[in-house]
Amino acid sequence: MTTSDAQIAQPLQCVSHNLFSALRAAFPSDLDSTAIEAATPEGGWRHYSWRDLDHASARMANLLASLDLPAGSRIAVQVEKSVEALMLYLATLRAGYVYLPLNTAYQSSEIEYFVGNAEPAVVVCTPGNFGWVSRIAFAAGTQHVFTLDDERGGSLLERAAYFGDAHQPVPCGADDLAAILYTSGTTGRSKGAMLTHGNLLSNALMLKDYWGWRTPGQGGDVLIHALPIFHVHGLFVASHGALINGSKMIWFARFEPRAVIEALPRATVFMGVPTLYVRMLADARLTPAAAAHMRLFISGSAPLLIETFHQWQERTGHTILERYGMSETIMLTSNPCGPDARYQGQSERRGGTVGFPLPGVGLRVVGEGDEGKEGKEEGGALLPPGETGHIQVRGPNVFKGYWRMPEKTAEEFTSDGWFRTGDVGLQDRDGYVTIVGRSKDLIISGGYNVYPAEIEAAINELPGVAESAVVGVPHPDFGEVGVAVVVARAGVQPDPQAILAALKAQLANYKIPKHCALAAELPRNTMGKVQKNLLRQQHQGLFQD
Ligand code: MLC
Ligand code: AMP
Repeated sequence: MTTSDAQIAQPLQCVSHNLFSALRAAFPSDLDSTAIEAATPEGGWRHYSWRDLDHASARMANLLASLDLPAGSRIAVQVEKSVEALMLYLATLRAGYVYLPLNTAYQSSEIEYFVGNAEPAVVVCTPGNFGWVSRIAFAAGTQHVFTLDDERGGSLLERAAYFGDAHQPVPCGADDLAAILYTSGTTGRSKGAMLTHGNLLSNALMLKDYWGWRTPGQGGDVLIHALPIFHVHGLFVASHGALINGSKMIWFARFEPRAVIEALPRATVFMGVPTLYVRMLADARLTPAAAAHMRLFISGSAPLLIETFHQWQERTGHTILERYGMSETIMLTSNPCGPDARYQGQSERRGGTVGFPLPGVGLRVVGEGDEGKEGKEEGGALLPPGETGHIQVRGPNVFKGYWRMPEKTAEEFTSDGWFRTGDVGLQDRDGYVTIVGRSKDLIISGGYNVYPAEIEAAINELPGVAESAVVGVPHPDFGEVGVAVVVARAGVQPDPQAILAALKAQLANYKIPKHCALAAELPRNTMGKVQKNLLRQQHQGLFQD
């Protein structure tokens, strides 16, 4: 069940490394069979054939090609989830440009930063946002702004309809950029993680093998796709997983527990963040019979509570496979799907762990010296099995660097080429990796990353605020949520609800703390650093019931 480096590297030796070519080569020979069955808002299904995916992405690729964009142009996309949005991603790969997906929750100041930083040649937005998005885009020098809605409307498809449905994928090198994913930083603004065609293709091929995807000829896997397509999990792990295997997808624009449970008898693979599992467990329709047809449930993007892992086993008879990854690296570790010859043939999926380093991925755990706070000097010792330290990784999946931030990129790699994940964990004697915490100040809420520094900066700008600290506390639905602790200026008594409302006008909704408390001062250590652990302890019971 393991994949040797030679197997991973082999498809990269073809003339072009364009990821689209590899995905297209996996389409089944019957191009008229169903590739995607998409749930409609009216409760019906819209069927897309493999030929539809091929032709529509060719039309869009031809449209992009007709714009005469410079090589390496970024195509920034902030649209609702739809199959047409997936086709636009495929078209961007096909035409050799760089896809830049943006969360639909981002507000104008966030979009202004991303567009200003990435300088995309093309921006695609919803018709409803065209006014403000186009103003930002044109001010940043973008030449073309198209619209796309989730009901096949908008100028992108209108324009693409004039173009032919055949398109030869542009030849690419493995090192050419395929996508930029913005990921926030603990200090300063978001950084664009540059992923290459080689990063994405090597990871997709390796996961196809490691997770034992069954090709249509072998009974055929069917994936339930219910995640957003502007982050690694939904766009790469889920979509590539199905496409590179020629597998059908049952496609939901939004996650609804009932609809997903009703689709289980027609599917074999499901991928979700822990919140999706928690919400399905709360629905009485989740039974062993409902899940009987399924082969594999995969969880990632945030820690899966051991209670959820056990409850899922009891309710469905299935053991969730937990895996671990990042925007900068795509997938890094996974619990086994079948026996893993590299680890004494182990096939146990251990709750609370994220499994083994994936084939081709190097993972090491190092002591404090290597991750020293000031300048991150080298010298930390490699820790023995079972000891907790900083997780560092390398492999063909590790990104090329942060967009136009060479210093930041250099800081995040050790001198011997390992990427510092910012995650803290251990690898036990059997090879299983456990994430125990993070050295980066990060809250993961319902699978979305929230960086306290960004929220604190926004709060500190508000009238009447002297300073603030944002900490993550446990939450039964989202796993973890932010709580803001605010110190007022002398003589001022700000309204916590007004603070949250003001934040809502500036930031994506999932970033808004779920509670705001006023405090006379922030606890600090002798170095003057805010003791966030004390704030976390103080507020950790807020959502326990
Ligand atoms: C929504 N809300 C959240 C939230 N999602 N609050 C905190 N955290 C979240 N994740 C809030 C909204 O602000 C809103 O509040 C209210 O919930 C309803 O919004 P909604 O949009 O209707 O929510 P819902 O559809 O229920 O969305 C919940 C969710 C969604 C869990 C389905 O968050 C989701 O799809 N999460 C998956 C994220 C994901 O794909 N991550 C992968 C990252 S890749 P109000 O007050 O405004 O009403 C990665 C790498 C890897 O991490 O390893 O995979
Ligand atoms: P992102 O930057 O959105 O790609 O988020 C990546 C981060 O999510 C990682 O660095 C981890 O902190 C976290 N993460 C992903 N998968 C898991 C997991 N299975 N368990 C714990 N944390 C995870």
